[in-house]
Amino acid sequence: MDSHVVQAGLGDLLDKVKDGERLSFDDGVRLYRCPDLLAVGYLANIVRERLNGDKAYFIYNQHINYSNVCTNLCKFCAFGKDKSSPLAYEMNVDDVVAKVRERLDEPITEIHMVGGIHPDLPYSYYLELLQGIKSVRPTVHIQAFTCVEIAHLAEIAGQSVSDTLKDLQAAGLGSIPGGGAEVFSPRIRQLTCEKKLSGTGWLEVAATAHRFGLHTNATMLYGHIETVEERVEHLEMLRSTQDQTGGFLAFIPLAFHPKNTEMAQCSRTTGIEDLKNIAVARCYLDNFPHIKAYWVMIGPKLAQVALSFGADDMDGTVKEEVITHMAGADTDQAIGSDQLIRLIREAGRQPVERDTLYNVLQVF
Ligand code: V47
Repeated sequence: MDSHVVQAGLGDLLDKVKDGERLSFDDGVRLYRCPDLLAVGYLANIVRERLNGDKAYFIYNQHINYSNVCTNLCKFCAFGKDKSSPLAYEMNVDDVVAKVRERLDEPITEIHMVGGIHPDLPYSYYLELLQGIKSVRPTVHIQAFTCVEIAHLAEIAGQSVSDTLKDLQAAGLGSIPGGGAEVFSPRIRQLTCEKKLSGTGWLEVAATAHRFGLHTNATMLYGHIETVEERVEHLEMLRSTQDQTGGFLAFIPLAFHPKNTEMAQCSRTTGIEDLKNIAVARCYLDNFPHIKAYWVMIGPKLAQVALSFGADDMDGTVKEEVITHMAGADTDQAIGSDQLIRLIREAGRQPVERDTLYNVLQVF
């Protein structure tokens, strides 16, 4: 395979990857532009196995989207709705608690909870959501509120992001998911989500959380109007923030689903693009411990293949995914742990059930 990589014109990058040398911006662009997916995947697999061996992680989790009401109304999003829309909904604290109670008999260790930027839910609501979940499932880890939501909560509370994080943590917040990052480029934000927190604002909230001791994830929404350079710039900004704080756990490339969005003219991503994004991210983000292949967005079969192209995590059982399904995802809304274990085993990896912070719970 080494000679294959050399023939693909990536011999110098093979040396760099083997020596654990950091890739430059131009190297990242070259990887994206290289038409030889196997060569790029081979490099990513070297990094993947160096960091995570043969392990492939999954988690028992439950997704809850407390409300789709949103003032940002990003053009790529089919989930967020104006408050006046007949499709708008918001759950009260009891509704959310009931969702958690419904699944108390399942071995769920994480609740992943995000929503839109709601114009008038009070600050106390968000604290009560966390407290409510903890009251029925005290040991569950709540990974909730994107950096965009956290910035909004700080604003409505009229206080700093750190003071807000302190309140949220006291109410039960365990960590912060990676959503809302989109593509950091101001050009892309201007064209697709002009009302949203800026890329630098997103990174500042993440860095504040890290300094405060809270881990976060990071995402990139790819496959719409962004350029390859804008993708690498996004990865570069994440890598340099991680150099400073070390608080990111996982990076999750998110494949754009155009249906029911204002960007419905875009085509869905292809398998090659999906694997390429995972592989380049694995090579470039040398300081991120984990890369997730989110099966909801790329399908369980491709996520399985991604375990040999840089990914070491398949996310989890999920249950009731809404954001991608509103935008036309044709995957199931949940997957069984037995199915995840089978997919991982068949990929020649070792299935490991983890908790949110990647502590090993069970090895299969
Ligand atoms: O923030 C919105 C994206 C995100 C679309 O942290 C879309 O472990 C595709 O962040 N097509 C929410 N994507 C999902 C998310 C996530 C998922 C799984 C695990 C983790 C984690 C995070 O989905 C949003 C936005 O970036 N999104 N619309 C769309 N049409």
